[in-house]
Amino acid sequence: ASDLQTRLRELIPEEQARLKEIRKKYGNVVLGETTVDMAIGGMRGIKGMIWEPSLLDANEGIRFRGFSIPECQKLLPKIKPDGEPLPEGLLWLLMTGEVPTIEQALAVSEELKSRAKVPGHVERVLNALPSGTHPMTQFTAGIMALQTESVFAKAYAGGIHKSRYWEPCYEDAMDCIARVPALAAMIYRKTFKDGKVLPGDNNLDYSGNFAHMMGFDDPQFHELMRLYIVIHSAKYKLAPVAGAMNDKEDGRSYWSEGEMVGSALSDPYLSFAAGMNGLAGPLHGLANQECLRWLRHVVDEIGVGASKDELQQFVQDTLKAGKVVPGFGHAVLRKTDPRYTCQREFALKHLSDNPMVKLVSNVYEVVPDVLLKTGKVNNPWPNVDAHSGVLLQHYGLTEENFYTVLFGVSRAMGVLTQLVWDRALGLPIERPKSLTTKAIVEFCEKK
Ligand code: FAM
Repeated sequence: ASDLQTRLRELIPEEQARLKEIRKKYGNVVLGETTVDMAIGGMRGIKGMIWEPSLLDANEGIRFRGFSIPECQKLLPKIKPDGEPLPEGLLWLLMTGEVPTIEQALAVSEELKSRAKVPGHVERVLNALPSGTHPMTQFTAGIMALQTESVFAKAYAGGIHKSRYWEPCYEDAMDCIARVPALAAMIYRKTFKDGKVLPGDNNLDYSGNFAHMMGFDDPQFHELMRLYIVIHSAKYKLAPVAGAMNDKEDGRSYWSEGEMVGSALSDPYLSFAAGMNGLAGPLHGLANQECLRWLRHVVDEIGVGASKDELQQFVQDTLKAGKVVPGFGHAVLRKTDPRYTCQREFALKHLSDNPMVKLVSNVYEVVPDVLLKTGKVNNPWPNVDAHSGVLLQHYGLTEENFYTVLFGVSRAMGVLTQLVWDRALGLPIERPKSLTTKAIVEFCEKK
């Protein structure tokens, strides 16, 4: 067992006992109320699930196991003294809640290297897809192809006791985290380059090797990938599915049941692929692709040196055309996303004279006012996606259709960590209650 697995084995009984105690002591405490507005409005603000790796505060932004992004940048192990933190160290933090030593982070690095081999049939699955298939579709197809390797699925079929579910889940989570960079690099090379899959370099860390397999060997780009993976690693629960069941009793009452993919004991590959399909939506992860495209339109139509007045007009035209301004707004956050801020700092440190960086700054100065004037946007501030494309472009990763795959590779760490804990804590199948509009009206009228 690796150090990480050993540490988890020590922590799990403590956490199981803690959860039991929380339930015993506070089980009946009301966490909040659900209004009809919330049911119609995408369940925003309903407190209804456990998610340990990260917490999103509306004003402060994301914290990973209690640590803000600047704290992670300061405390997590690095391979360069003034460099960016290693995602391998973040993975240790997400899994255990503890800041690792450099030795522990490097042990995770080695563990991931030992698990990184992608079986040959995955490439054949990708080759079978028609050219022009979106990289995110290729990514989920590739993850599904990796599912043949699921240790959890085999252990379940073999009748494993439920108290041990977390062990094969850990195997799958680590295998999947280890393999997605090679899968993503394969997609990149096939879709945009010569199709030749570049072999990994075992002397590099997780992020450096990922960049290397895509064909990027600039050490500064490797730094960017470290930062990128860390800040994109969490959060969200595996995508909800409408695994709905409707039952009609004497023509009047209805009930339905939704479930979260992983909670149905679908193995980590199936669950992660489902989550990635959610990430592929333009209001979520695809926004980074959309964002760079939008900036390109600005450049094509006005020029990279667009004045603030011209930008203001461009933003207004975007809204008039019934489109969103990508890279701005957030369902939960109410301030500038710290993930935007740290990318901006990276840009100012390493590429301050890039004209696109200047354009992003000008857009930042113009968009919030225009959005605020609509009177309906709850958060006019930039999110993580407003900056990432310009950074990637600077280092030559110009194919914006691929950007969401980078996001997906990073998300494996957060999503799969929670899945291990879901199984370790014995959390049940998730079944938020849904209602028909008729049932809502009947309920309200009876009140
Ligand atoms: N441009 C134009 N209109 C916007 C807007 C934006 N950037 N952000 C919000 N609005 C509109 C929104 O469409 C809604 O309009 P309707 O009432 O006409 O439907 C209204 O303002 C109220 O929305 P909200 O409560 O402020 O935001 P939501 O919680 O509904 O949606 C986002 C949140 C992120 C989906 C939304 O802000 C958006 O579409 N932003 C642009 C796309 C984007 O950047 N997504 C990436 C988010 C990122 F953090 C991530 O998850 N990857």
